[in-house]
Amino acid sequence: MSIITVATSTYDDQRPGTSGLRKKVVVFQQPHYLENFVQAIFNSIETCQGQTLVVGGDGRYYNRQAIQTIIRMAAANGFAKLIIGQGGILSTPAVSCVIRKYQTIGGIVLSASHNPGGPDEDFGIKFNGSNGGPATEKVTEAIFATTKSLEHYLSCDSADVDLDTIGSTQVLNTEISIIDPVSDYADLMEELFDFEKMRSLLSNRRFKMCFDAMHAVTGPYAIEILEKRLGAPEGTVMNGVPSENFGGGHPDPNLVHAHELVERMNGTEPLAFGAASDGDGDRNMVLGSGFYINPCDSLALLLDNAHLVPAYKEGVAGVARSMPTGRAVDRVAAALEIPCYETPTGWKFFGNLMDAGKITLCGEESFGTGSSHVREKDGLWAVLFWLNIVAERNQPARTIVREHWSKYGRDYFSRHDYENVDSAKASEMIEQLRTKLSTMAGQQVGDLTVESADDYHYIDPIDGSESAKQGIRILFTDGSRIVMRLSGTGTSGATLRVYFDRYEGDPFHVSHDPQKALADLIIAADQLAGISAFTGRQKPDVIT
Ligand code: VG1
Ligand code: CO
Repeated sequence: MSIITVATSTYDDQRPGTSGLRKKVVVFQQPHYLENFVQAIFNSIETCQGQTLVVGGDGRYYNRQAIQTIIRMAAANGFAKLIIGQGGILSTPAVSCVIRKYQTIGGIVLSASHNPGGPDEDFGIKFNGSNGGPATEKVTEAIFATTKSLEHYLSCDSADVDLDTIGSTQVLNTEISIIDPVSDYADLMEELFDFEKMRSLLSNRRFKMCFDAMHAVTGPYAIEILEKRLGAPEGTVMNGVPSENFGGGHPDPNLVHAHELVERMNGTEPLAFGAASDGDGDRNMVLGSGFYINPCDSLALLLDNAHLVPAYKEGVAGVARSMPTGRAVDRVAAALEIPCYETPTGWKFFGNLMDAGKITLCGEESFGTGSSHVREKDGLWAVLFWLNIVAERNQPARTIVREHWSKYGRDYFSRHDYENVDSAKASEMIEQLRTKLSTMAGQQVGDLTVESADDYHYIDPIDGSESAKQGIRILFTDGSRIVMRLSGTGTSGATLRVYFDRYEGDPFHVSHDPQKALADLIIAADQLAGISAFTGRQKPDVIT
């Protein structure tokens, strides 16, 4: 076995987006494409010599091949040890947990999250640092800069490693340790929540719940935790075996893609509680009987009930939400007199705040909720948090949400996605909207009056780093808001995201359909930005 220096030529499209580099599998299969990016990651680490790296993915097509490539390259680059999940499996929050537990230099996550998998679908790769969180923009920009000047990478001529057998082997001087992907994470969950209380809830045959793993990575985690450790009946976890193409579906936990679950939550004998997670296990959707819980409400509610959960009973230092996320959590933070931070979209912006001890809980409207127990959003953690609250309060999820609305009022929220739009047209639309922002204040749109408009510019309160152009915000005099931005995770064309939110304080008026409660804002967005004219679409592809 020897180290090989491979000459390579560069690609110009390797800038990581909101969450790592995501492309079609065929793009990753181009000669040296994956290798270049991996070498750029390794070059961003001060020294690979003697370090330990965690590697795992959501099990999608190309996961195993990519891991073999990474093993050869990591050995040639001098890592002392690789910790790899059995079968190449590690959920995104589990990678974060393992990095922190074994104090490694970082980890590589192979996932394109909720995007479909398969030979013609998506793949992705992301680097997380020693805090367990996604690399900051400074690091991802350095990685991108390296990909544009790379001349060679290091690899070796070793045979493939058996990824399915737990234990250790050696490649060059690197120890390859294959670990159980579930146990460290499950142990951490057991430390955070009241498993005894939850066990009596889940083993009560009158409480019927279902967790939809969507043929993705959370299957083994949910089976171990919900069925084995918490005593829920076998079959509580549906679609629990990870498959390379996620059973042919989108592993995206929303009302459209988790329709099988949604059907069980409605109908004549609806279940009491339902939940789903995405491809890599960091997102969550939570449902009560015939009742959808918006992720923005969910974050607010977790904060308001955090004292019921052992890990958070001493209090929460502060909270954060991404800018487009609805402002329900702000009201709870104000009531609790704790700080509430606003960050750009993407989990990498929460890391500094958590490391500095400023926040304990945080979340995004895109079905992402998490806490400082790891540095990623965490799907199953959110589901367990909910179950812990339901067990403590002994009330249905729907009642808990309704009581929350009567206490705080309701923040209506909705996101409209226009997918696979012509990229040039989408950019043109955003550009022309930008030119209008400085003169928009005072403008009337229907019955609404614009109070202010800007392009969100973030200054990190911990390290002072700046991130410009993070989303256009249009605020109205009645306090309601429209946000528009282009997605940074798609792999074909552009995806336009339009976010709407409005506060309704009167508890007697809080049971509308959000689409109705936000109808005038939805019309205003089109009038202000020309969405239908630029995109040629009359309605969004996905509404959440
Ligand atoms: C989307 C979401 C964002 C989330 C990101 C990664 O990004 O809007 O809130 O952090 O996905 O989540 P974008 O740029 O497409 O809007 V995941 O579960 O896809 O890693
Ligand atoms: Co995800």
